[in-house]
Amino acid sequence: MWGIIATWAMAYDGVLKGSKLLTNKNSSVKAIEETIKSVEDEPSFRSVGYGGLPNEKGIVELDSGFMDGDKMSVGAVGGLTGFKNPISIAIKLSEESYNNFLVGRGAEEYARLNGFEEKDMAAERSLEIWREKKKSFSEENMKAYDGHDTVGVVTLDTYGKMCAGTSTSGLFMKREGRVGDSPLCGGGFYVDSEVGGAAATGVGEDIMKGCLSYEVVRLMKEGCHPQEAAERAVIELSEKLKRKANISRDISVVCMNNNGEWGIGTNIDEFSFVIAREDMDLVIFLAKRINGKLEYIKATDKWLEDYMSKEIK
Ligand code: SD4
Repeated sequence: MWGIIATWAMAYDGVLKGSKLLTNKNSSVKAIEETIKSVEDEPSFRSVGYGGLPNEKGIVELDSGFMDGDKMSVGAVGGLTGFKNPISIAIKLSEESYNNFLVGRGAEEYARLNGFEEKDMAAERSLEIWREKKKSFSEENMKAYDGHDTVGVVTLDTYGKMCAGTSTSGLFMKREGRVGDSPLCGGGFYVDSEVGGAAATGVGEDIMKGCLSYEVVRLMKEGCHPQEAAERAVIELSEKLKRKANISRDISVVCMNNNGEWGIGTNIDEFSFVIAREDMDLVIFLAKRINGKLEYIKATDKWLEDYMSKEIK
């Protein structure tokens, strides 16, 4: 059984590519890399890769993380500028014995030495949005900018190998050097092929407090169905933050176990995700809380059209 699950509808084309690779018995690593690269390369998505939204100084700083659930190897980059595909660099870093998580200049030097493609990742449209927002923005009202989302993916291949990965430009107007949960193993992503994997999106400052992706995998290991694991982990973290810090911001997570069973958790009104499995065609679902219960609704063409026009605007 192969399977793939990803955060946000923007991952649709990527998941399509990934699922074709998995159907053709390619590895989880290849599938996750191509899935995430596809989102990174698409300029209309303003929160990942090329065209990602800049930090407060107008620079696009990218974060990405990768984990191989067979080897328990991890690679990650933080605050990376000027390279086309952060996920490929994270995967390469996971093959090193030391220095698996590199940031800023060190990450860029590593990428250059290893021949990764360089590219100015700031698209004109994202700089325009940045200029508009800069005028009204102050730290007091800092919140995850609408539509600012991380691509987080979990893959299971026909050999039973699982991987998890993320890629993001992080929070819009973040401070220079700010790194969120996305490249943090255990926070933004985690996978163990003996159990399953998870990947998160939302406000990194909150997600990392709950080591959210690890917590989801831990609950699956204890026997929870992925849906219960994801929902419990998000709700418990969110409730705890409300109780102890008086505020809980956007948190969502997708997960899959090594049987291809999947689940999601979210504390926002509508969270979209993409799923494909050997026995199930690719679907974009919207998770909505209806009368306190999380329900999945298939995204309609009209919904998708609106979503895309919002992204491209
Ligand atoms: C971060 N988790 O840098 C990322 C941003 C994100 O939906 O996923 N936003 O905190």
